[in-house]
Amino acid sequence: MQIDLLTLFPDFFTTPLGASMLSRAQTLGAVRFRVLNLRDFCPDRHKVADDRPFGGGPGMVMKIEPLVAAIRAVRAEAPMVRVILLTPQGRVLTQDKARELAQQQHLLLICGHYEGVDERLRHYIDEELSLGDYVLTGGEIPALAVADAVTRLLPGVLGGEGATEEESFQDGLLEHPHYTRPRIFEGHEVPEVLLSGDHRRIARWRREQALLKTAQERPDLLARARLDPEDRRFLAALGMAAEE
Ligand code: 4G4
Repeated sequence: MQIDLLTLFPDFFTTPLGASMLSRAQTLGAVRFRVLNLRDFCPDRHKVADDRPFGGGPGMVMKIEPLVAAIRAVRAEAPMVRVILLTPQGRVLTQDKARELAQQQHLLLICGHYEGVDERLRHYIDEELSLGDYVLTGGEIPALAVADAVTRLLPGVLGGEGATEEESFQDGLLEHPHYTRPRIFEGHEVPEVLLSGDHRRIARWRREQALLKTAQERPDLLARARLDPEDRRFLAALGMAAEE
């Protein structure tokens, strides 16, 4: 997969893309990142990417011409590219969306700044995504979050598996708790079942912990989770029935 990031601040991505898993994914050939400087698509001598809003008001708006020139340049070389604007007005990124994007050949993630982008950009992109219901100074952090969430799902990236997603949001539940050595830390013990070697009991306990945690912390997720009859019995016994 190729992931292009279009930004006014290309340096922002140097360290994150050069570090840890994202760098490893590139070395493995699972993904290629390319940072595109929006200034390279500004036609005028002064490389102006923003302008004052029609109708007045404070702040500046990102001009449409450089953004569309950049999108056109990428679409010309890669007609299959999926063009995504990161904005608080988009649908909130979910694990399902990350899985869908991981099927794509090529993403172009557009990072906005100032008060936002000229509304007409909507005609030139495929979708808008948001990292969550809050405002940031730029789209770089959300773009990096999309790149990270997608990259770790690519075949070969997560320690070889990639496809088997044994982790948070398995079946739409929060993840079960994890423990490693020491067995006792400052009086806090590792649950006995995890030391038992009884793999069926361990699997059942982990499932129940995932159900319990989800019911307590994110009941909204439980309503949409994939639950089997045993899961439903467990929740019912706790007085935490999940809707059908
Ligand atoms: C596009 C439009 C994304 C980009 C407006 C971007 C939060 C998110 C931006 C803006 C962003 C998010 C300046 C509001 C840049 N903030 N939640 N800021 N704003 O994903």
